[in-house]
Amino acid sequence: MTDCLFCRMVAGEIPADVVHQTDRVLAFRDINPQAPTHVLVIPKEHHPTIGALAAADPALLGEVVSGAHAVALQEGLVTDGGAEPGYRVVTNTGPQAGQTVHHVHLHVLGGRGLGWPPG
Ligand code: DGP
Repeated sequence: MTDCLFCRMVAGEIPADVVHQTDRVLAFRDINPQAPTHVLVIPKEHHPTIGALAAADPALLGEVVSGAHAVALQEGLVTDGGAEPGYRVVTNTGPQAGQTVHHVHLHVLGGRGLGWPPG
């Protein structure tokens, strides 16, 4: 058994509020939402960081990004061919950025105005 939380969610050992998936990508609601829409999009295969995923399987990174956009469409954060009202994709890498789960994930945030610069 793996001790990776997100691998265990992929395996169905830990429940997830799944909003979108393909054969290689899973998207589920964050347990501690920071915006009205806060969804995590992950590759089902374990890769620790976005850089590691890009090096190992760039096509899969593209599928994860496409998954993030599919979630944004589904959640009404943008329309097909349009960019309004909008959404943000964030990936934290390493302790200074606040990465707490070491299975790469894109945060899809939207449903409110998002300040810049981020904290
Ligand atoms: P990060 O700090 O960037 O590594 O983001 C990890 C995110 O994972 C954080 O926003 C909270 C979320 N999270 C942690 N544990 C769980 C869980 O058991 N279920 C769900 N749905 N999300 C979780």
